[in-house]
Amino acid sequence: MPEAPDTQQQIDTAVQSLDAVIIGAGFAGLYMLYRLRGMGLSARIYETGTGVGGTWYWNRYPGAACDVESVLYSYSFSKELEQEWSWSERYARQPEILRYANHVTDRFDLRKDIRFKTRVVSAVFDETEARWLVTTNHGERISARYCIMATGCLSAPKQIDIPGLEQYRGETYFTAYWPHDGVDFTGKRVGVIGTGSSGIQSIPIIAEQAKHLTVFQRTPNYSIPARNGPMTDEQQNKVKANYAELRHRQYNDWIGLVGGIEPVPTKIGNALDATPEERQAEYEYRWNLGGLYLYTSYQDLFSNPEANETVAEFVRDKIREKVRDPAVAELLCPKDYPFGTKRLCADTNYYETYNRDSVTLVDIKTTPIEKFTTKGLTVAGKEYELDTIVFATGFDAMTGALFNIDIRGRGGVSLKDKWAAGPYTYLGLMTAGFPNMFITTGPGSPSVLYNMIIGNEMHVNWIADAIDYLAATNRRTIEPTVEAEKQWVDHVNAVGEDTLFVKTNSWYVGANIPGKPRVILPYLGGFEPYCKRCDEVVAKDYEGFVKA
Ligand code: N01
Repeated sequence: MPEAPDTQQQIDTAVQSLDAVIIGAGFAGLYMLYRLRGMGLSARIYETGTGVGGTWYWNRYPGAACDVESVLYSYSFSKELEQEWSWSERYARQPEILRYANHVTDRFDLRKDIRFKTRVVSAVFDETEARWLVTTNHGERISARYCIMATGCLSAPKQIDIPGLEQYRGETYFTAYWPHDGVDFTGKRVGVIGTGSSGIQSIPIIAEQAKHLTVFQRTPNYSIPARNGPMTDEQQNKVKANYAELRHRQYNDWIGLVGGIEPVPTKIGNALDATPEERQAEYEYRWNLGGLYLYTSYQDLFSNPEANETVAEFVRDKIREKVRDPAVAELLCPKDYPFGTKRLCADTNYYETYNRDSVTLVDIKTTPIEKFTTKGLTVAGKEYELDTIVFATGFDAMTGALFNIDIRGRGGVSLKDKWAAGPYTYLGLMTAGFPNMFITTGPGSPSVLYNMIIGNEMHVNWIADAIDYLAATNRRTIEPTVEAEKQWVDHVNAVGEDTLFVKTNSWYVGANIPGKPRVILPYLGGFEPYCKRCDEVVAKDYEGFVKA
């Protein structure tokens, strides 16, 4: 992970006082600043990067695009913004999403309250003053009543766990922090490690440029053609005329994938109640729609292995149709985990890329990469010489970015210690012993299993309302009770255990990071019931929270 660049800005080392510090200028942080400012509070965002956009600022790799339709993956808080902004494609690519983030920042005049090129290194709760002391890598110190961790779920890249990288003399790139000027692979022998969403999006484009591309695959993924394309004026107008209805459907769904331009039904019954012909027709319909809509068809796909196998085999057959070499096709077919229990991917020409003579797939499941050498890397005693290696190796999801900050609550207890056996939150929003510290889309909330922009909006609104409530009731702090937190964590785990997600080694359960406790990180109960629960808590005078 690159360090924050040196800053030329004048640093005030005296303690500054603010109502709120927000960490991170992604979509959560920007909206949080907007809300708090609207409430008349003094708030500032601290951001490591030189610009806004969070994940879309850092992940500039070739092919980076959102796999949720842009008309759904966009702010809903401003009806004017919805009408003013037009997406050029069904699935916006990273540059357009970054332009959108910048547009929002300027339109709502947020930039003046964002401190860029600044990493927050610690946040310590002062029990006497009931305030957070936040310290940056430049020595800035800020005392704030509220500390909002808008640090992102997939923002702390995984450290490389293969030996010898320091020996390698070629170029290395990480999809999670791609150079702003891009990378030219022309004439290069390139290796890509990792076949999750980032690898699957970047591999086809790297293959078009490289002299030779070698993909090192540990676990194949299920991927569906995105079928991206331009948004027509007619589609734009239709969406804009019906935005309120579209948002209504989106909020009232378990996962939020309700169709952007045309409604797409969700949870249409049980796969095992349908005939094989009906299932095939349903899967074909969703395959042809493109994107992630196979997720949302039958309601038993993630609870019943037999039901899941019907869609898993459907996708495998599609892979076999696309890839000419049967041995390569079989290697690309996921077989040892249920469909969708690792994040489903959406691609453009991913499987077709393996039909190129200039692309080689190397299975590193049975024989892992042994080490890097000066010229490349070795697998099963064979050296692969590479001019460039691209790491698409993922993230320390949902807790990594929080643990990169030394966060200490009551009694100096560190968050890392409190969460040593797995994250402990109430509603994924707060954790006991850390008063007035809020987490947006934190572990224990639907977060990564819902639309990140809308999920963040919902959390920001909840946090803003809680802050408002404290002011209105003349209180200084809010934090969960230990009992309420325990009950929520037990509920999150119980719901997770009823699904196939917990059976698969994925970042959803922390299995991608050596030594990370295996705990289901997102809440699998669905967005709509989750929102109802959050509303009930508020209606019952913030049930399960201590207010003081
Ligand atoms: O990361 P990943 P990602 N040796 O963790 C492999 C979101 N996202 O950046 O599966 C060899 O999915 C690892 O192998 P394995 C989305 O939520 C969204 O691609 O652990 N291989 C895996 O293949 C997504 O899920 C979008 O066996 C190693 C890969 O690296 C999340 O971000 C786009 C290895 C990591 O895949 C993360 O996606 C991009 C090792 N030592 C990302 N270590 C869109 O909206 C790791 N791997 C489209």
